[in-house]
Amino acid sequence: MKEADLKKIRKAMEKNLDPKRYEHTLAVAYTASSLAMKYGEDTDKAILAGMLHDCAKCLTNDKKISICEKNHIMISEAEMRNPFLLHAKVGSFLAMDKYEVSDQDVLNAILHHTTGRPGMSLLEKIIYIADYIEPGRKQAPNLELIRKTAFEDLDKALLMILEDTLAYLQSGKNEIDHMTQLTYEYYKNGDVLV
Ligand code: DGI
Ligand code: FE
Ligand code: FE
Repeated sequence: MKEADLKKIRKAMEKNLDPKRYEHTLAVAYTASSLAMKYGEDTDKAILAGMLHDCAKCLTNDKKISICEKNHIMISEAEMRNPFLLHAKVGSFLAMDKYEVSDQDVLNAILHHTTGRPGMSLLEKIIYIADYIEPGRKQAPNLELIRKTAFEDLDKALLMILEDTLAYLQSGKNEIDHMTQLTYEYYKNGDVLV
């Protein structure tokens, strides 16, 4: 990743995201980079994935759906009912198609950043966790403990986030995507079952 490319991507995010989302994006990129330093992941990849993870967040639902239809990207029934979930899939597609990212691990980190998935790579976990703990986040419960845990035991932090996310979704009568549930069960069982 050349520095000039990253700068171009940062400028594109500033232009395409609303100011709050842009600030969140920078915070995720640098939080991910800190976790990468701690766990021995490539910091450039962490920054790139963090910078692009919400690149489709500010598109309208119609736009996200039309990008999927045009590019033969499958939309699940849960995504049809909750189109905001599509920002991960569409974001990963745009990262490849528009921002010319070819690293599959970076594309996967963007693709799985909302629901997670069983058997996540180190980079995928880093982005998933950075998205939740970045310093601008204020709402979630246990944030202080999860932030500390993230720098001590990555898988433990991942499970804490999955647990709290499921509890939050259940309390608000939100539809739980199959993948969110599967990811929780996979990590609850200690990374042994698929
Ligand atoms: O895009 P961000 O807000 O930065 O973060 P994100 O992409 O992780 O999305 C967070 C939201 O997604 C959060 O409110 C929980 C929600 N979410 C995660 N898994 C599911 C879900 N929402 C529904 N309805 N179903 C899920 O399975
Ligand atoms: Fe997101
Ligand atoms: Fe995010």
